[in-house]
Amino acid sequence: MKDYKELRHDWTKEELLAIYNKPLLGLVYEAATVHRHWHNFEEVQISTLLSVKTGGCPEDCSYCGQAARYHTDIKVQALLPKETVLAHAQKAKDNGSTRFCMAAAWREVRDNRDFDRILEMVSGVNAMGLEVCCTLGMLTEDQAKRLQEAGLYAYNHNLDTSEEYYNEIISTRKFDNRIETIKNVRKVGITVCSGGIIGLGENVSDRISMLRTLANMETHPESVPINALARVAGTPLEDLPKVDIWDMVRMIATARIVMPGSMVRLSAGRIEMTEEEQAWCFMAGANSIFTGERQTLLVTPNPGVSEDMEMLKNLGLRAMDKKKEVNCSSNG
Ligand code: SAM
Ligand code: DTB
Ligand code: SF4
Repeated sequence: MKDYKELRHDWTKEELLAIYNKPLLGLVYEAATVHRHWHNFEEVQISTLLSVKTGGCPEDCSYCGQAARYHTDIKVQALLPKETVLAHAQKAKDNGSTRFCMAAAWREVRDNRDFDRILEMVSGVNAMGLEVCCTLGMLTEDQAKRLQEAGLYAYNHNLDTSEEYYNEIISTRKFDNRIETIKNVRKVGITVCSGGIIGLGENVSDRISMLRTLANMETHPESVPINALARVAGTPLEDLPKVDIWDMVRMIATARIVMPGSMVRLSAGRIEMTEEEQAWCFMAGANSIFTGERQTLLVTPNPGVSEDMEMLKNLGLRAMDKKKEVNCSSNG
């Protein structure tokens, strides 16, 4: 094992591939060692996700049930009123969440009244003492600045897949657009939450390439969500096979080893995992989940908060207090 006490930003594809392909138990042991050095391994960050604007999206992301062009069962919902969102945030806080993430099925933010309402939601949730996160599509630097001034703590903008495979999955924007938004978020001092999805038909080289882009950023994303494709009927990817648990474990372990200071979030896909399978993901270095009383992610099912608290108890884990993120730009 190379020195796992250092943050590196110069990973090669070969190095990443060698990590990803290690014999499984050795890989998990290594990732668990790194995890224990950088974090309190008994703590899991609980984030609550709320879809504040659902469906009707003009983009063609082939995994997504919210793209207007696919015939899915998802009901379009215009931007929720601020009061409704704040009531959800209060419940999330009461349930032990420390982070509240608001998601909108938008291609990009526009400077209009909806954005003004989002800004009000951000300051309202921030005033409750929760870490506020948003995922709203592409942002300009000016929009990022306005979000930061309203109290936004983190912005989620996933790479989704590798640069090489990107055009197979999405045609209405480019990989570089994603990078540009992430840079805008960084420039204004909002923390970055960026990861991707596995199970889109990509190969191992694509997974490695995506992780390499994240791990070689000047500052690692403070949060790295790893999603397994949630297969939504009516989308082009609905018939792809379920992601293998060991692929998920390898992905999480590799992310943990190469971005040791980051929170690695076990995101979509938990509904199809047993408690034992999720335990492997925590052992491999995952230390954050999405949960909530609504038992959904955005439009697909997710375990509920009481079920998750029971799982944490069974595994000897507990909900993390706020702001445990470590500095991802310098050596620890
Ligand atoms: N519309 C904005 C965007 O795409 O950036 C924000 C919301 S979007 C739903 C947030 C992220 O959720 C996507 O970037 C993607 O990585 C993930 N996601 C969406 N649909 C998914 C699915 N069916 N399975 C797994 N992850 C998914
Ligand atoms: C992320 O990486 N995963 C979350 C969040 N960021 C916004 C979304 C997952 C969506 C899963 C499918 C759905 O319910 O739409
Ligand atoms: Fe729209 Fe985001 Fe879904 Fe893509 S992932 S279709 S941008 S909501």
